Amino acid sequence: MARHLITSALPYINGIKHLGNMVGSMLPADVYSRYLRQRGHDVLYICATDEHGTPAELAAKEAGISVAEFCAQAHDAQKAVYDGFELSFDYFGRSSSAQNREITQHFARRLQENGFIEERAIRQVYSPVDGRFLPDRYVEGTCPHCGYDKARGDQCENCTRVLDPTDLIEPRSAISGSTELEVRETKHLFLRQSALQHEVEAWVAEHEEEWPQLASSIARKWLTEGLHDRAITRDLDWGVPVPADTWPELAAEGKVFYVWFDAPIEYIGATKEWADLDPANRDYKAWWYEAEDVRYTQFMAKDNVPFHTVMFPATQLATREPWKKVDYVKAFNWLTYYGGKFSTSQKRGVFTDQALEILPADFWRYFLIANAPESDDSSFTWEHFAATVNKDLGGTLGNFVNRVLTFSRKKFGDEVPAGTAAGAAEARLGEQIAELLAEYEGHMETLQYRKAAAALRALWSAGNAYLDEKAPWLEVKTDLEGAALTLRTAMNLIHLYSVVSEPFIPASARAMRSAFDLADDTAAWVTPEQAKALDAVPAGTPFTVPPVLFARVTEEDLESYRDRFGGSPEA
Ligand code: B3M
Ligand code: ZN
Repeated sequence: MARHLITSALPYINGIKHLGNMVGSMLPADVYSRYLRQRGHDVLYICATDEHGTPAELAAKEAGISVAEFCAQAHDAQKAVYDGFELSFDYFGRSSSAQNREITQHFARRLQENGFIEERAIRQVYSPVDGRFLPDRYVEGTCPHCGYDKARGDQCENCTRVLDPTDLIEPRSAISGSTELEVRETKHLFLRQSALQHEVEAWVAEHEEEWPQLASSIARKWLTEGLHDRAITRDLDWGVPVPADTWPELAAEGKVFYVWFDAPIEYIGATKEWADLDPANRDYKAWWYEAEDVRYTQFMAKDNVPFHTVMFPATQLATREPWKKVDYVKAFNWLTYYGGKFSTSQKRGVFTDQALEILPADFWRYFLIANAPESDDSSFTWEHFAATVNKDLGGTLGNFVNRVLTFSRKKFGDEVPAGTAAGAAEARLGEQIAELLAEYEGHMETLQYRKAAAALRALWSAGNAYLDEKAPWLEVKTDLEGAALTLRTAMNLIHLYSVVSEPFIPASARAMRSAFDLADDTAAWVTPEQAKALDAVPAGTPFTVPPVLFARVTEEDLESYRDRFGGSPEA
């Protein structure tokens, strides 16, 4: 048993996330957390809303409420959707918490003491019409790298390059649209990342071979381009204030830390929020400080990789304190909508709340993980979605469960029938199941989601192949005891599926498992060796037939989804 700390990139507070956000961070983290818990590990899965920064301020302004109120509502709305997806966070916090403020300020003081912070006067975009400085997304304009004309002052959504508002061509205020912008001088704190280049390089070198290529290549690219000193404060009302004990002048001017400075610290902050809730929860430091026995895995989409592999580790190193750093970075490419961008701002694609209105979470969980954009971008289309869930969930798994239980009840009543002792076909099946299960475990351990899904699907298919081979609907006519054996074996497969499918489809797994009225059904996992015997559900066990597990997505359904969401990005 090991201790596993797991975090998924913090969903930004403004707006319900789309399916692409879900598959690129929280869902795979949840599947992994569930799997590790089932294997008996001590798991802490932490996430939170990322609440500071200009987008929150802009969204609150648009909604006509205070930022604090906006964030509180938006946090609850996101949390409700994640509950609907059955994301099994140990805690889902808020980066605007008192705990995060405290730890963020502590980090900043340590960086100052260690000489990694410098106060610099910089030239910043100022809008006389708005009467304020315009940091980050308060400025929009044309990206100097790719020419995208809706680039924001902090990052270009199109080419993902990190920008400074003064880089933009033809800049305009995101508040008033004013183009009469000036550049004025103001003081900010800079993190001397350039002084940390070699340390970060050495740290990345220790890990990059183990990381997936997507994560290590992005980290490498950033290190090759060289770490630049970065402003870590902003002129905003909403954020972690610069501590007055250390920087009285900047604090008096109302400067706050930049959102990307306090957001990763919220992984620690949220752990403290969790620990503070209940004295039974261990001290947050047990997971984060001198916690060398903890294995820390992070989940994120590729645009977040530089912040997690280079910038946050640089900050952690610069504290000169033994904060737990990431061991494994699982990064994802994009999920596209018919080959185009899912876009929160342009409301294109399927949002997570809408997804749950249409179909139960398990449909989405399975489809998304089975098609996770691991080695490349992957495209969501309604046609592919319907074909996949109809075939794998409805056809392969759901149909098997329903056929076996319905038929057995009809021929043998409400208890698992005994039949003859297992024969050659069952021995072969046991071997095959054990092999596939070992494969599945291997892929889960190494976080290869598509391959894990394929192995799980193969386990489900093995049941159908066995059923076709034995054909109990014919057996009953000539060999009643043989048919009973077949059905008892198939029911044992259903129970096995309920255990091993849980990380992917928790609700359906519960429905399958509770079909059997087993006295002591507490096993969290089944090892390949145990699975081989296919005898966890003995003859005589009462069972019920659960309602259809996966309703078919029909042509009419498809038609209505395409109508509602558009069949292509152009539509
Ligand atoms: N909130 C993701 C984003 O909005 C960002 C992740 C923070 S993780 C510390 O792109
Ligand atoms: Zn660009």
